[in-house]
Amino acid sequence: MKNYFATLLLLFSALSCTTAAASNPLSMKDAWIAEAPPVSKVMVAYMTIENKGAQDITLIKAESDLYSSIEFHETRHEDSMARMIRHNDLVIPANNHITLKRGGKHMMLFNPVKRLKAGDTVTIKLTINNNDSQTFEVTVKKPQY
Ligand SMILES: [Cu+2]
Repeated sequence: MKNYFATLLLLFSALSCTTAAASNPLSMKDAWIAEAPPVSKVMVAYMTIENKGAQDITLIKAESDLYSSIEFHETRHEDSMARMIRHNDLVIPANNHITLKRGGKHMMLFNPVKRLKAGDTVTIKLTINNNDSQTFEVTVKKPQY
């Protein structure tokens, strides 16, 4: 009987773990990576990230097997000069979204491991402040300027 309860307890904790991992509060839409010239060591990703949860979520890390690193950036315009600043994290307010777009916040992807062309898919893993992570597929597209 004791073993039975132990098994049940184990099963229950395994189940609750699964439930926690399955609750994905973030969704991504209109996500794309701008195709860059072959020599380019950096690429840029744009997207809208939505937080359907009741609590603010902070993105603390973005990573992909296809890049050496990914940083959160923001383009700021000062005295008609555009410069990029780096953010350590990005907050997505509860029941709200943030839009990463040209001239504003974006993800900077460094050192692609191979030439990535329009139509290719990149898997980006986002880690949030409670160390949960979600992965998203982002398609490379030709930028329309
Ligand atoms: Cu940047």
